[in-house]
Amino acid sequence: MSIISRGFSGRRTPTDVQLPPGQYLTTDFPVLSAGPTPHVPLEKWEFVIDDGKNVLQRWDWKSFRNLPSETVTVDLHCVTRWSKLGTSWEGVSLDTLLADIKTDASYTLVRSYGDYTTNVPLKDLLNKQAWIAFRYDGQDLAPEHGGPARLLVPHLYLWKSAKWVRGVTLMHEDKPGFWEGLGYHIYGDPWREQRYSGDR
Ligand SMILES: Nc1nc2c(c(=O)[nH]1)N[C@H]1C(S)=C(S)[C@@H](COP(=O)(O)O)O[C@H]1N2
Ligand SMILES: [Mo]
Repeated sequence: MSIISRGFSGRRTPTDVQLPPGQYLTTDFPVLSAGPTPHVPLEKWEFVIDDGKNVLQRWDWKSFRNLPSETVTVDLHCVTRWSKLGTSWEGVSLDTLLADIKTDASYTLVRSYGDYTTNVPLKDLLNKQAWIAFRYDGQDLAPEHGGPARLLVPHLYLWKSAKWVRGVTLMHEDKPGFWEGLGYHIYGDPWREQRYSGDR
């Protein structure tokens, strides 16, 4: 074999990769946070699923980490136009977390420590489309990227992947979260370029 660098032979390159419209590739991992990084000690951490009235399920860190987890490799698309491909995460799927819950709700509001929220239709959290991730690239998730744990819902713009996640509220009607209430799209599909509320 001749001298072909691995970068040319083995990996997707910017020219042959399909990016959502208006996105560019980046290889670093920018930090985007609307406020300060909340620091939640693991002894105090909990993840709660509720229906707006009652707690349906609650995990502390230990019981959460005893749930079966998965390693996934996904592409990230931020509404500020950077995309990062082939990122590797470990997390618990929302399928696992929602498995014992009977509900006729269609929407959710994902809630974070530090009061960030984002709305995601319930069906978008199911069928191996979303995880509560606690490891990135083989390491415990860094606080600035949402550690101890964040939502990872990579088929939507990255603002939906709530960092420092603390729970999910099941809802019968859709309700905007933090960025959605400030003019970002209620759903946020990067392939349909649903950046702002006026975009279809
Ligand atoms: N709790 C919380 N989650 C958040 C945010 C935030 O400000 N607070 N920013 C969102 C936005 S706009 C983006 S692009 C991603 C950025 O994730 P990163 O900082 O790990 O790149 O987190 C999302 N999740
Ligand atoms: Mo973002």
